[in-house]
This record gives sequence, structure tokens and C-alpha cells, in this order.
Amino acid sequence: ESRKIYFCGSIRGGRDDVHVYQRLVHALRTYGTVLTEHVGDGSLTDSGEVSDSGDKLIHDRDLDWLRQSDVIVAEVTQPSLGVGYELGRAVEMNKPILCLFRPESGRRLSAMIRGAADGLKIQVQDYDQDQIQSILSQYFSQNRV
Ligand code: 6IA
Repeated sequence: ESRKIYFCGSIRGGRDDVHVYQRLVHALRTYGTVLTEHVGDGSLTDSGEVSDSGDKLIHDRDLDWLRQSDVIVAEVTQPSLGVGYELGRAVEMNKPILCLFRPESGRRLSAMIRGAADGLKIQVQDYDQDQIQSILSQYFSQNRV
């Protein structure tokens, strides 16, 4: 059975990096089933109207997927409350986590994300888009995930 990958990327935090999410989701399909492909959906904007009950459904479904997943991959360059929340919940579930950050953005990653890294179960990698293939292939060749 194929590895279940939970991919996190900003939605209401802003969709500036959606093309990067698309590339990551595409590349991740080599390594397993991506449970959260919609994060890379270019037609999903940050401005959609969703009722509170809609938000509860989204939250509960995403947490189910998070629990089922074998590994979490998060693009963390664009700050997002939802991504930070998912990562915190995933840490408590003791899931393997790979966070990907692009320093070329000029941003500095939150200390609560960079500071959570232990280099094993929780990894934070600085990268640029040219390195997507090599970083994922290296990460998934580790026998931990
Ligand atoms: O706070 P954010 O919206 O930036 O949080 C983004 C993260 O939360 C993503 O990694 C998703 O897994 C999750 N998430 C947030 N919103 C949704 C969503 N629909 N559907 C699925 N997962 C979501 C929102 C649609 C709406 C903006 C039209």
C-alpha cells in the first residue's frame, strides 16, 4: 500500500506561492498518495465564501487525514495560521515532518517552526525551486519515512 502524504500550504494566509505548491504536489505523487491535493489547486483562492459549518467540515476532515497520514510535508514560506496549526497537531501525533522554506523570499521563518526541528523526526530544509526533486528524493530515501 502506498505511503500517505499530507501536504500543507497556505490558503487563506495568501496564495502567492500556489505555483510552488503545485510543483511540490506533482513531485510528491512519485512518493505516495497526496491526501491534500487541493492545496495545490490553482483555482482555489483565498477569498472564497465558506460558512462556519463549512469551516468545521474542513477542519475535521483535514484532521482525519492528518491522523491517517504517514508523513507531513509543509511549504512554510508564506506564513499561514492553518499550516502552523496543522504542524503543531502533527508534532503531538508524533508524525515525521518535513518543512520546506525558501530563503530567497526574504522572509525569516517563525522561530516556532525552525525551533521545532530536531533534524530527524522534524526537519526544516531551506531550498529553492530547482532543488525540489533532489530534496524529496533524499528525504524519502531515509528509512524513517
Ligand atoms: O490558514 P490557511 O487557510 O492558510 O491554512 C491552510 C492549511 O489549512 C492547508 O494546509 C490546508 O490543509 C488547510 N485548509 C485551510 N483551508 C482549507 C480548505 N478550504 N480546504 C482544505 N484544507 C484547508 C478553504 C476553502 C476556502 C478558502 C474557499
